[in-house]
Amino acid sequence: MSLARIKIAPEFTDIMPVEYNDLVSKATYDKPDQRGWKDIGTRKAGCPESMAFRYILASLPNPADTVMVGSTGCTSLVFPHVAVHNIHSLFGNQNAIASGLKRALMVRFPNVHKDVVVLAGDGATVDIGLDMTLQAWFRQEKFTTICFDNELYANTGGQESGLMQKGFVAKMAPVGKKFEKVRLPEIARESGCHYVIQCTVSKPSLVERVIKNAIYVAREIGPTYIQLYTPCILEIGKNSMEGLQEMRDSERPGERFKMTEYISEPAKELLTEIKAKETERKKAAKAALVASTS
Ligand SMILES: Cc1ncc(C[n+]2csc(CCOP(=O)(O)OP(=O)(O)O)c2C)c(N)n1
Ligand code: SF4
Ligand SMILES: [Mg+2]
Repeated sequence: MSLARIKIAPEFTDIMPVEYNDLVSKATYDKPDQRGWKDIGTRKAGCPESMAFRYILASLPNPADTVMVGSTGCTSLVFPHVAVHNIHSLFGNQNAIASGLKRALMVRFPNVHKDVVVLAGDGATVDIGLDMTLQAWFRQEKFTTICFDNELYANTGGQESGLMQKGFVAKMAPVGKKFEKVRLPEIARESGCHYVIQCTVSKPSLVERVIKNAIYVAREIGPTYIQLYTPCILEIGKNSMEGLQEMRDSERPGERFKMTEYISEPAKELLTEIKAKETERKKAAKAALVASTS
């Protein structure tokens, strides 16, 4: 997808909503250096999955050269509304599809970074798709897996998932979860991921940083995994304004979504290099601005 696809024919410009014209003229779609969560304004009330989705889209370094692979679930409903390439895979197959896609893109476009990003719920990533998830990591496939962890199958009404917390009773799991939440971030590290983050989406700047890092590491080194707590407010009985507080409460020290981070040695070197280049770029841009105004 390129910016050209969303441009309006000049004859229709005056009848399109002002927001659409703004999108075309001001969007950072093809400006990797300027992309970030500030693009989309402040936080919104509602399902945290939708907040997370917006932050992720705003953080993709190069959306025109990105393909997102999804799976059935609340996450998948958004894709038809956004201008990013998307493959909707059979439930649980997302990491297998992404593996083939990434390999094909590397052969077809050897000189361009084509980023593949999987975005799926915890049911798709950990339960039904666990084999595909792990095998992609074992094979060191070069793409990022993002799991929207709402600790159950939300889209089908609230069944138990492996990432559900112990003791939780969901609408369609009345007995209560009998064992602890599966520690997928630890399994990801042990399965060969080079950058593994668990956090909530309460801080958009943090989400931006980890998404960008995960994509950069996946491009150059190998698989990366991000697990984001996106509580299903319907299931935990909160209203649309309470999702943010729920995430803040769950990320406190000792709580189950305290931020955790693992970065392999090669990934650390790469990220240090990227940070140094970014500092240089900002310094040069500032110097150019000063020169142009003096
Ligand atoms: C092969 C297959 N099995 C089962 C389903 C039914 N199904 C649709 S969504 C879903 C659960 C989604 O849960 P999760 O991945 O956690 O996403 P969420 O809706 O919670 O964001 C299931 C089991 C399906 N669509 N396809
Ligand atoms: S069911 Fe839950 S996770 Fe799905 S959109 Fe509604 S609040 Fe969000
Ligand atoms: Mg879920």
